[in-house]
Amino acid sequence: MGRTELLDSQNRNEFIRQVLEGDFRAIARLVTLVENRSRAAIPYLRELFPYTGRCFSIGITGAPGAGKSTLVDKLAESYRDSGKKVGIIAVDPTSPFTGGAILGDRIRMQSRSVDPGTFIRSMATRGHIGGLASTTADVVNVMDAAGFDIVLLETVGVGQGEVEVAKTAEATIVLLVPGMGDDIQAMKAGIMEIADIFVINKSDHPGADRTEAELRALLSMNSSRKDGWIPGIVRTTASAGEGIGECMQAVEEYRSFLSNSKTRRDEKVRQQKERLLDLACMQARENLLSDHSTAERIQQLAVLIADRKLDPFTAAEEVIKLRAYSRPADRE
Ligand SMILES: Nc1nc2c(ncn2[C@@H]2O[C@H](COP(=O)(O)OP(=O)(O)OP(=O)(O)O)[C@@H](O)[C@H]2O)c(=O)[nH]1
Ligand SMILES: [Mg+2]
Repeated sequence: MGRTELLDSQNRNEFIRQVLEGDFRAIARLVTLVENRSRAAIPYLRELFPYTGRCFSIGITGAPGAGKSTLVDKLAESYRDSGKKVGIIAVDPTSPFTGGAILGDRIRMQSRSVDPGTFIRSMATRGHIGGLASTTADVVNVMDAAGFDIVLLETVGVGQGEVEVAKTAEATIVLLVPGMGDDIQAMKAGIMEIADIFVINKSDHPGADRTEAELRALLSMNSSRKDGWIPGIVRTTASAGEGIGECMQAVEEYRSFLSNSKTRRDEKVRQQKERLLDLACMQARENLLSDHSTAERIQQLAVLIADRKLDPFTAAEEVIKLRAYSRPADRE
């Protein structure tokens, strides 16, 4: 991606224009920069930000093999049919590096019915999960600015990482399958809480009634959500394209609920505060390490601490007073 980093301002404007016009190649290049957490992405993200806030992102999560990709595929098709521009991002927080490629192949296979007008991208963990969540949010922003109406975000698995990533979407669908039985009870509380819509997929399998009854029982036992939303429950047979309309309807209902929710706004502000602090810490760290003499001083301090000649708290105080701490690195 060296070429993008070297763009002069005229070419930069041209590049921004291409992204805004929805040029797939330009989007893909920028997404790669974002994914690599390159500083070079920052000026672009900054310029694109005013064009964001229009698209609706939908996270789809659930156990491996539950049918997430199949559902995403069918939803994408239906949204396309209704004239929407759709992007798909598959995020795999469980497998670093190689996972992304495998996931990419899988989603491509699943998405054969999707027309070439749908932008598809897979991402894997690079570094810590928190980073992945904010990278995902940035990628959604790029697609938002590029004019996508709907971004479908598939996350693999049901761990904390998936919860963090799923939370970056406006609406979250949690996929269940019949016969999970005790699994529903044992399901991590986190995943239950983030579900705005439950989809019981593979409803062609026996036990869908029972799964739905168990889910309803569990939902009624748990105290209601802070925002007062009662998660919808939809049954689908994604492989046969059944229940897709109902699923979209449930998303639409939640979407109109969101537009009037004060709790939702508070949650967004809380989320942005976390991100802002993360971003500021990351920037400070980069500023420190990109300055040669500062980096050397930090190394010295680390040696002193290791040799127990200095306590880490005093050292940290010195570090945040270093000039490079708040000085932006020259390179972009
Ligand atoms: N019988 C039945 N099979 C389904 C249904 N939906 C998906 N499948 C099948 O289930 C298998 C897994 O589907 P995927 O869409 O790849 O599931 P996934 O949740 O994306 O899987 P991972 O990404 O590996 O976690 C595939 O063979 C699908 O064809 C359904 O409603 N009924
Ligand atoms: Mg999948």
